[in-house]
Amino acid sequence: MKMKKIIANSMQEATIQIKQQLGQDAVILNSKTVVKRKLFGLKKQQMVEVIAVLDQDFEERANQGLKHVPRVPVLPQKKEYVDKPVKEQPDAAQAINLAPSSIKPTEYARNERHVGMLPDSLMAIDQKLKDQGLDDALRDQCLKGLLIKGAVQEEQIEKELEKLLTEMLPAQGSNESVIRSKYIVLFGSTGAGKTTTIAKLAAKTAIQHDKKIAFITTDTYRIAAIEQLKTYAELLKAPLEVCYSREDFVKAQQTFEEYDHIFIDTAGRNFKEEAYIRELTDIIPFDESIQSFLVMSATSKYQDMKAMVNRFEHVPIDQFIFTKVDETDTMGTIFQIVAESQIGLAFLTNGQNVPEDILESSPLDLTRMVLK
Ligand SMILES: Nc1nc2c(ncn2[C@@H]2O[C@H](COP(=O)(O)OP(=O)(O)OP(=O)(O)O)[C@@H](O)[C@H]2O)c(=O)[nH]1
Ligand SMILES: [Mg+2]
Repeated sequence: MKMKKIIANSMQEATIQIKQQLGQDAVILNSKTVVKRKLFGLKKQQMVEVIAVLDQDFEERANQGLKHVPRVPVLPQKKEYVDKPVKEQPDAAQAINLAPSSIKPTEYARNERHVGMLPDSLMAIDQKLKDQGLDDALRDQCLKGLLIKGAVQEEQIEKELEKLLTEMLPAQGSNESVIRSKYIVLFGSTGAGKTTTIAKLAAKTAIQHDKKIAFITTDTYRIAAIEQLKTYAELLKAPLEVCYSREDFVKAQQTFEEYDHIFIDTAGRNFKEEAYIRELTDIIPFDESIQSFLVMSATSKYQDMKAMVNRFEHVPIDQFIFTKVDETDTMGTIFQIVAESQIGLAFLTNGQNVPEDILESSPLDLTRMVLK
């Protein structure tokens, strides 16, 4: 994407300059009147400031045979048009609304992140999102969206940004309960909070939704791990089966046939090792009756989270659970992972108290946490 800011005496003059510098296919994203001082500041003059882009994304989409690539035409503008930002162009906005994965980071790196070309309000937003941990591609997607909507005032930005960010996240299903399958399995790295979260989920399901629940654990590496889950099971008056193998697991399934939901705890392992993933799939049959959650700590680094998700490419992950959000102020890393993987976020946990410290989290909730 090539971007230019042109300041000219009139919109006509600006249009000519845009055509000269960016060509016929340039797209005006924003225009406004600005006051410039001339003659050592003695004389004020009204001028037009126009931001225009030549977006290769448009070209690519056109070349890929995607039907109808709308553009905002560069036309001589009427006087009253100059004073207002470019009006909302739903078609053009749609054309620009590319999936994050289709944006090539290098394309944006060349722009030096549009320094000096964007209104201060947008530069401030860009910095805020950067501080939260959103990468160049996602932030550019936001800036493009805001410019196309002509959102440069604080209130407009807030409203539009909330919408833009939320649309980048995978849509959530209807309002049915998040816990819907018979078997619920949580896996993830050591100490992420799997056992504590399983206890929270099981307690809520049993108490609030009045369901008959049971537990299975495949974490047979530490006596303490079994004891930990046993304590929660006893408190909830729910049975627990320990499974060392697929045979044990099948037997436990028969034992718990009459139960509504069976919560399966797994061992926290270093999932960098392929063998541990195999261990998981050896014991648990990942079929349709199983709803699976990858549990990661919100305090983990982006690169580690990303590596973790990639590690599980052969294990179906239905949704994420991020724990320990009470221990961090930056939710952008979580946003980045969810937007990039297009795997939905089911729950956030925000403390050690069982069962209260857990929140169901919609895409809008996550957006608001990033923007707060
Ligand atoms: N601050 C905070 N601590 C949490 C949260 N969830 C879990 N913890 C704590 O994190 C520690 C590890 O929790 P566990 O539930 O044992 O973690 P795990 O993933 O089962 O650990 P392993 O089975 O050893 O892999 C405990 O001290 C929990 O109390 C949370 O949301 N916030
Ligand atoms: Mg555990």
